[in-house]
Amino acid sequence: MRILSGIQPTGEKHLGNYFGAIRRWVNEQAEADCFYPIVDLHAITVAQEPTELRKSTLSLAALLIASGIDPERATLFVQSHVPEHARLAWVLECMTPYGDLRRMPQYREKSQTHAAFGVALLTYPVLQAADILLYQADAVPVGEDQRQHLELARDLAQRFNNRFGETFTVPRGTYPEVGAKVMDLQDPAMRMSTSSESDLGVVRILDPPEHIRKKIRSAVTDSGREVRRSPDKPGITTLIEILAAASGESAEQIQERYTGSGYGPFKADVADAIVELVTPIQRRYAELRNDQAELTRILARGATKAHAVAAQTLQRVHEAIGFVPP
Ligand code: ATP
Ligand code: LTN
Repeated sequence: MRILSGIQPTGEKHLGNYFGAIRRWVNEQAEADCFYPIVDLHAITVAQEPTELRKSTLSLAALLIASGIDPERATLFVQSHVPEHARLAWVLECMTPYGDLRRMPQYREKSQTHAAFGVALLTYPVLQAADILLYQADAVPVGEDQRQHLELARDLAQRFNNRFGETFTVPRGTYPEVGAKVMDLQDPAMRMSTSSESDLGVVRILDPPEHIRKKIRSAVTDSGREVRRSPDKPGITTLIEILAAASGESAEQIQERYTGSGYGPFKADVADAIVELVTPIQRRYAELRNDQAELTRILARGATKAHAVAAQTLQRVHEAIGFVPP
């Protein structure tokens, strides 16, 4: 079983990233052959400050390891270190209908909110398909927001295989039962996101405990007292889901426990559960973050392992489409 999933070295990672992706990547390591690229090529589809990008790439590697990714088991690497990603993306771009890309939700959103953007914001999902198909991944653990991108990756694999013969494994996206779409605490109609407008709405894995408590206390709720999941209680629903994801309890158990107790004690417990979850990660992160040499070594080893697999696939692709070997 081969697993692949990527994460962008932008901003500070939050609970949505943790429940939707990172925690599941850690669990997959025991069973599967896992590849986890830090996708810096994707990050530059919107403007990035070079010093910041360099720093974020290494600190994200530290955060992933602190969260439990074991570089001895999983292949943790930087996407730009393996040139086959961009090379396969080009081939796939040649068989991707323009209309399919224009409809992708992330393009529609980000092309509205970023003043100047390059064409790569449009072709972004094709590069993502290349990430996945290069490693012949069977499964791709992601959050709900990536569903359309995963469909495109499947379409491209099938289209290529039909036209040029069996070359790619057709991947499937996998989504968690709880935490597939963690919502913003200030605007529960929006996904919790690195690029959110309000810092208060986003709980970051590295937020100090006091910030976490403040964010949960200030989370918008309705004026009632009932701790219950319901479409007319989006704020409380979000907090119940966060607590369920953090504690492993079911939403029903949580609802039952807070019957009649009001929002105060419930919010305090949500904050405690998050603090308990992130404290060990923060401790390990603080130890790892300053050992740049070790992080660089880990990423170099990962790139060598990734390259060996990616080069084989790209060679098959080039043969299949009729390129003369070099
Ligand atoms: P942005 O928030 O700026 O759009 P991002 O957080 O989506 O960026 P990444 O950091 O690359 O981008 O995402 C890594 C993983 O986290 C992806 O699998 C994505 O689906 C997942 N993810 C992101 N936000 C959430 C969320 N609110 N709930 C669940 N999963 C999420
Ligand atoms: N598009 C994803 C990040 C990403 C990814 C991937 C996820 C890039 N390549 C390959 C899974 C598989 C995002 O924005 N979260």
